[in-house]
Amino acid sequence: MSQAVALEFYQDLDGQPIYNIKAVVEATGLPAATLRAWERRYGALSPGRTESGYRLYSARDIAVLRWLKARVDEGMNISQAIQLLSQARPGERSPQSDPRRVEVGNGPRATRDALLNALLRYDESTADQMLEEAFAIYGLESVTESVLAPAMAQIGDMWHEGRTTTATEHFASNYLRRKIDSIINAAPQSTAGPLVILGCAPGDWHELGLLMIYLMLRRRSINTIYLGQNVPVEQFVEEMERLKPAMVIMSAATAETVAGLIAIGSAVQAMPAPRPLFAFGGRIFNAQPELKTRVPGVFLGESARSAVSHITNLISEWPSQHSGSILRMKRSLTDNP
Ligand code: B12
Repeated sequence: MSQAVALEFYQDLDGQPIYNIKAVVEATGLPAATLRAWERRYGALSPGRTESGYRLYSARDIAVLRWLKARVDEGMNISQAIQLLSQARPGERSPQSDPRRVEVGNGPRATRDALLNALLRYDESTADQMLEEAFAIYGLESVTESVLAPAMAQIGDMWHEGRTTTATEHFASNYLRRKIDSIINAAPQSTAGPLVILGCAPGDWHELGLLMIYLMLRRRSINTIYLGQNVPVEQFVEEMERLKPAMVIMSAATAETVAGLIAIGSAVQAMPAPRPLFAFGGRIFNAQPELKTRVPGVFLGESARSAVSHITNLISEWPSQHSGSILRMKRSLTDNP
């Protein structure tokens, strides 16, 4: 097989890191972005660094990159090529033999399962490393949506079904919630532009869907305030009159908490113009779509992503001194009676 050729030369090549990235781009024909992606996503190489942090590659690294490029040019995908590399370099540990990389490289679902297993063992350091890898491969929002939130829901289900102890559930849920908070906190709060206020319906403690919306809006520099779980009806209107939001978004996850959401929506609709646009969503409206017609507001869709694109569209058309005309127009187009 062709990799045996690379193996012979590999043993004789110098392992000293002396070539900068420009030299390696020229030597291999691979763009710098690909070199960095192969390193970050697949751990193809671990180049040295100069004192100022620039990557330095060895002749061995260049041989490995040429070998990988040849496999990719032959039609192999890069993760298969990297797995084969361990056979081409016996005695060297392939980065793909690290179980954390294998799981994360197998997609968000495999990452979520592996992450849950680590959390059920209270193994925080493996969980941290998996997430760091997953963020680099899939991005912060996809990991939040496809790994962190479903992992939290799964832990909740396991607890409901008695498949995990309360202590384990608390540990795992707190760990995942801390991760989501750290992503939220990394996006500075914007205070410019129309204000969007988000909160869970009175009596509702299910906040994950709304938290994802908050996270995505904050990362898009939208002026937001997150009120959290179980927002009380009392003094809500007074607070809105003081804050003057352009939009109030409320979520409900259970049939029992829809009444509170309707109460807040009705109170907002009764505010004098220019009043905020009331919008809503949540698990129960997906499970029982007929409930949507009872809410005096704009339904934002079945997922956090659909809500965010809906909200950003509404916000982008918001006049700086809003006169209420857009509000009226949107209401006539999308509001329930
Ligand atoms: C985690 C969880 C909890 C946690 C919530 C922690 C937290 N910080 O959020 C805790 C332990 C507090 C909890 C409590 C209870 N829970 Co609970 N819980 C769950 C569980 C396991 C996961 C929910 C979740 O977070 N899913 C992940 C998120 C991302 O999914 P999602 O909410 O569906 O969101 C998606 C969409 O709905 C949408 N979306 C969500 N929010 C919004 C908002 C807007 C504006 C828009 C547009 C879209 C949108 O976008 C998301 C996808 O992108 C579910 C079962 C399940 N597997 O769903 C039960 C579940 C929701 N809970 C349930 C119940 C009954 C309760 C309790 C009453 C249990 C009890 N006896 O004490 C209590 C109290 C509930 C209350 N009053 O609020 C029931 C609800 C049944 C019903 N009536 O419809 C469920 C379905 C469990 C079950 N199978 O019976 N729960």
